[in-house]
Amino acid sequence: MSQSSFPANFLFGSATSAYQIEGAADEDGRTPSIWDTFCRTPGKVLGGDTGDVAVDHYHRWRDDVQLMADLNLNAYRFSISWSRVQPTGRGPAVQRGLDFYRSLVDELLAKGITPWITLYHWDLPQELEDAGGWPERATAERFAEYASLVAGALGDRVERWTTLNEPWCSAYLGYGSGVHAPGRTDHADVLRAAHHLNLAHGLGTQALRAALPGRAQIGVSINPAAVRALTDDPDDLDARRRIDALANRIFDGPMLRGVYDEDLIQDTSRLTDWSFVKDGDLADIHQPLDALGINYYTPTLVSASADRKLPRRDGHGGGEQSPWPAAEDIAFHQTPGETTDMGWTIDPTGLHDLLMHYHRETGGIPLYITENGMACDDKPSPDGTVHDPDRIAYLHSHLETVRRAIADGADVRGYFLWSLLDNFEWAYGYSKRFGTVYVDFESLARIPKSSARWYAEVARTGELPAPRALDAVGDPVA
Ligand code: PNW
Repeated sequence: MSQSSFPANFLFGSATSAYQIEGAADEDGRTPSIWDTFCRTPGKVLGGDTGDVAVDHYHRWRDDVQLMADLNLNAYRFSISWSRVQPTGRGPAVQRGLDFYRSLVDELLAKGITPWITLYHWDLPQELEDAGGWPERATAERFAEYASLVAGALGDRVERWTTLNEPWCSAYLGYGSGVHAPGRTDHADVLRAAHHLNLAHGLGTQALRAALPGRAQIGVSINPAAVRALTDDPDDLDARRRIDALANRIFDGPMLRGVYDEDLIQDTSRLTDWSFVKDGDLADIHQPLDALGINYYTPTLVSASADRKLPRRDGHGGGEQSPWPAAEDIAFHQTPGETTDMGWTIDPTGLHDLLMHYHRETGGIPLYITENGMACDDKPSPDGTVHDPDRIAYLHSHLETVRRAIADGADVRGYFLWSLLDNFEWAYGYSKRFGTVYVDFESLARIPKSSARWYAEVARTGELPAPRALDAVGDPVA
């Protein structure tokens, strides 16, 4: 293996999520999720954008799979829309919803692309939110039933399963800062939601194990913070410890070690006594996993200080309530360096830190980067091509970091870039483009950007081209 190669069988994929790409919001029996409702609440999503049409993947899926095949991808991570397959979040399935995913999976398999299913990427059926949402324990129980239902329908052909995508975002942005659906802002609810998301992961994993053949591989995708202290001052180091507890250990503690760390309980004790954690919950959450998915975009820099502004990373603009419970005195800072169109600093060292950390922490569970990528202000040239050299540089530096983590001993088995297609970027609507394939949001035409061609070469060869070759490889082949 040459210095620039990835291991044989390494997965080179792309990722998407249901609400961000499917559209067809009220077709074939689908009912509203919390994101449909949130998008209709004035002022919540930039430009009043919605996922009603999104990039119409629900009708264009066959062409989109052909695109993936043309781009040499050997894996595709997508999510199931809960309210498309089980509209009320309870009871029987809608066959047409399941048929859509079955056709998609069959097409992927026919093209040699491994389907990688995420059961929950933030689009809770509205009826379950009306019954209390993630702060309620029953939501975790409903999730386990939904997991069984999907496993029963697709388990004969799908081996790779992820319970939740980024429970931090669901709990902290959905119930803390309120910048994501359902837009609630109560810091005690954040902690209740986090616990019930953990429980959903644990009960969901058990349901998948029961429903799936032995070859199924089950995991979860977290978005851990690569958190650093601004200085070595003990107060800043303590701020780092607290954010590590709130961002990371609140999820990986129960999932990987079967505990909520004592410092987390103490730090949040003025908000809750954690009595929502029932006997047996930690054992239910602490399930053996076959994969740990890590989503990474940018590091997090903190210090102790009461009088500094709200974080960039938590926020969509700032000025709103902090997502972080019991952390009003902690300041968040912009990490120095170039930023993306999201304002997120480009710094792959955080990814290396996280991969090495979770390699040790999990005792060797295979790791996957289930999201990594960058938003750019992409525009087609007059000749119709789309050049995104900044994205190529971002992907190159992060893939180089992954390769280095593997050389340093981390068992990393795959990489999914975010995202295949430009899509609905949550509170930012269609104003931010993460795709390696450009989408004209009027005509919905797809144009692979130069980064898609570049990544296709990486996927085909399993090698990272030398940086000087970036431009040449990235040139679109007409
Ligand atoms: C992730 N933050 O979202 C999601 O999994 C994707 O659906 C999304 O499109 C992508 O990253 C890009 O944003 C995040 O504020 C949203 O820390 C916000 C944060 C992190 C991840």
